[in-house]
Amino acid sequence: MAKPVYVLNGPNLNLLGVREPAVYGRDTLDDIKAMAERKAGELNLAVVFRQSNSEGELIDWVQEARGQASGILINAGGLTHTSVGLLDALQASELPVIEVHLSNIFRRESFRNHSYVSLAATGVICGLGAKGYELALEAMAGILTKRGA
Ligand code: CA2
Repeated sequence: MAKPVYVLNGPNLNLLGVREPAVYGRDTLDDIKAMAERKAGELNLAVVFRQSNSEGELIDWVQEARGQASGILINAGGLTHTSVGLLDALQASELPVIEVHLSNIFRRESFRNHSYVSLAATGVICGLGAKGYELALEAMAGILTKRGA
């Protein structure tokens, strides 16, 4: 059986749909999970979809992915802009990584313009809302097919 793609979500993404719909849209994280699982099914991919508010737990999941996953799709939330630890874990995973953001981080406060995660990412999708997760899965499917994974 092919290994799943880990879809990892960072701090506060559990609040989606409840607050700040103007910035992040009306989809809840459960809606995004359902969309991602549907798209993955179309692409013949399995996904493991998780969210944590804890930096350490996310790093543990990235380390776990090294042996268990075929690739990582990550929206690291605010840790995107702060976490060298998460970057180190992503680089150590040696897996294809796609970074996703619901909002356009380049159109917001300047501290959101820099991403540590991007240094480990094959590609970045931002500003397209929940659709970005589907697009990222399509891109991941292409990368994995090319690699023969
Ligand atoms: O646009 C994205 O997907 C972000 O990763 C979302 C993060 C933010 O810190 C990044 O700069 C960009 C925030 C996660 C969601 O935070 C919420 C806060 C209040 C209400 C709903 C969501």
